[in-house]
Amino acid sequence: MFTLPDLSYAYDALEPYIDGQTMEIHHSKHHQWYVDKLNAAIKDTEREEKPLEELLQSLALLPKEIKTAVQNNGWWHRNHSLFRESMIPGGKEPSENMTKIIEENFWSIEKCKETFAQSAATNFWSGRTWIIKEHDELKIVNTANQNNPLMNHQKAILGLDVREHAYYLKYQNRRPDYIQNRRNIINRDKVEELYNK
Ligand code: MN3
Repeated sequence: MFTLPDLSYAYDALEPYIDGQTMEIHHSKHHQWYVDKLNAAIKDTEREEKPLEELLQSLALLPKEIKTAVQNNGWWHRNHSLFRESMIPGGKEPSENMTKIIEENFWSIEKCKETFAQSAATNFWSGRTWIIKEHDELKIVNTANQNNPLMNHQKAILGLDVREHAYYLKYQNRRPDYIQNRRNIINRDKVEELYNK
């Protein structure tokens, strides 16, 4: 059985960039829903005790009746956990080492931000925009719905939820403002940790 992970900060701790009500609904309703649906799908099966990573890597072996539910809700669960861990009140600057890596891949930090923002603003899916690592190279990609770059053997080091429930209460149609403001609360230690993992 899976449980909803606690937030390491208060719902309103990311204000004014992401409002407390959005964080609370996103975590306690949306994320909880994915966890509940995932648990319902694996209930009374031998998969109940498996770690999430293992479950997601063995989707092909799942019985047809539960495969779609496990795939969708499992990835949604994982992506939402990652999304929250990648943010921290007050934000964190990238280390010297990580700055160098970003500059090598995107020319400059500004260019990386610009490319990411443009990609996220034009992501027409209810999905995510990511910085991924593939063969030591960093790239920015968009995915749809519950998808995660790992499905294409790409490792996500930073993700942004661009589904409307992630920002609509505060930003409505102004998604570019949400994208820009989120920069102030990125936990760049987490990004580096994922890069090195
Ligand atoms: Mn979401």
